Amino acid sequence: MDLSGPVLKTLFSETSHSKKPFRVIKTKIVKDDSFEIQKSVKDWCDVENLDLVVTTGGTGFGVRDVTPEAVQPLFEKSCTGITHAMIKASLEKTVFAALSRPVCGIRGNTIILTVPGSPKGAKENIQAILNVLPHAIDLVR
Ligand code: MTE
Ligand code: CU1
Repeated sequence: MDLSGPVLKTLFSETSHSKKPFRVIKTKIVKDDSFEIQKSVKDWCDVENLDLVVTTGGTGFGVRDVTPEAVQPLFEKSCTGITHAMIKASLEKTVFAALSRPVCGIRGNTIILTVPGSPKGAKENIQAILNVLPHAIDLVR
């Protein structure tokens, strides 16, 4: 069951940036399958043209954790600074953050973030970069 999705939805909904509030338009549960992950991310970037796509889970060391490997090839640009900020803030919370392998990038007009699957991990990673997201989204549009 997906617990982090609803947590992130609440986080985005409660974050009222003066000008533009976040709106969560789509949510979806996808199998730990590289092809399925790529299909969904490509659809939301190329067809739906969303500002932001966030995947939760599959960033760990487990055999089924394939999200970074599935998503990275879809990037036209890598957002290493965003990834770095998420990892830095996460490591300040727990050294276990070293066990997630997030990647962030840009495809078309869409920013793609991958965060850990636990509600705590997902929330801490997004919180780390929430303030820069509106400006980042403006730049990509
Ligand atoms: N990052 C933050 N900020 N907070 C956390 O509690 N948990 C870590 C890591 N990243 C954690 C975190 C742990 S214990 C693991 S095993 C991995 O995320 C799991 O990532 P996954 O759910 O994407 O496989
Ligand atoms: Cu863990």
